[in-house]
Amino acid sequence: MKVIESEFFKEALRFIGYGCQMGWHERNAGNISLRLNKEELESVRDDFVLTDNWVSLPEAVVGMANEFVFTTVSGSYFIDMQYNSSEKFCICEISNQGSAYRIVWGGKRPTSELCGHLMSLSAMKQKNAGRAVYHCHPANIVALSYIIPQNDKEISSALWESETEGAFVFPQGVGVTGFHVPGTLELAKATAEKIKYYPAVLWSFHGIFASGDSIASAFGLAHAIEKAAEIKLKVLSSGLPIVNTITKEQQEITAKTYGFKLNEF
Ligand code: 2HA
Ligand code: ZN
Repeated sequence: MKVIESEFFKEALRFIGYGCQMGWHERNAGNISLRLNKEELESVRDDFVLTDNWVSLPEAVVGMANEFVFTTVSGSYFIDMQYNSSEKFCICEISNQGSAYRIVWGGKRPTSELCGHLMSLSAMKQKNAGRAVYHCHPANIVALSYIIPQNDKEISSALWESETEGAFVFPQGVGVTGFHVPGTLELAKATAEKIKYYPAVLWSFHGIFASGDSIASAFGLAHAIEKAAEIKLKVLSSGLPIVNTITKEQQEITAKTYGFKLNEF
């Protein structure tokens, strides 16, 4: 089958469209990745073109050796992904040492955040925690970077107390990287370190990096986080006294009701 006929391709295109409707993808903002499973890989292998154009990674990601990763192409405008789609996505094969990649299908150059995706997909694989990543630039969570101390506990608590969903959609909380220059190895490492403990990471002043079993679930997580952030920001910017909140006990009981335990940090 052709890659563009596959379910994973169609799902990526659909969810990128939803992200655009949310206003999360200005210019070339955002990137996604999916570590292909065996069935997906076998179903599209005939569409691959193999070359010897291996590109070295700045640092080997041994856990991703021999994997195939479907991702977005650097510089692609998400708002325009429907047009010439096969040049705006690509599939990277990772070498048997995890130190290089080659493109076996699609556009010329993977996302500028490739290292962050690969290192995170590796950490997720190790703990059996999904194989998809969705990165976007939603305004409300980014705005909170300025008014909530940038540590995992503070940001997680702020989101949990903002709406009832938080405590069972992301009971482990959300990790925070602090400021890093986009597309750097430093950001990649900081993210992969946090994704070991949290299903999603806030890139301070930048956006959300969410993981999941599928593009749909990673998107859903980003959506839930951003909605909680929007409520938090609305409450804070109302200027009105806060007379009620979702208490810690209520957050804990919500998580417990759904079989989870809130992270205690
Ligand atoms: O791909 O969003 O983080 C553009 C970005 C960089
Ligand atoms: Zn970004």
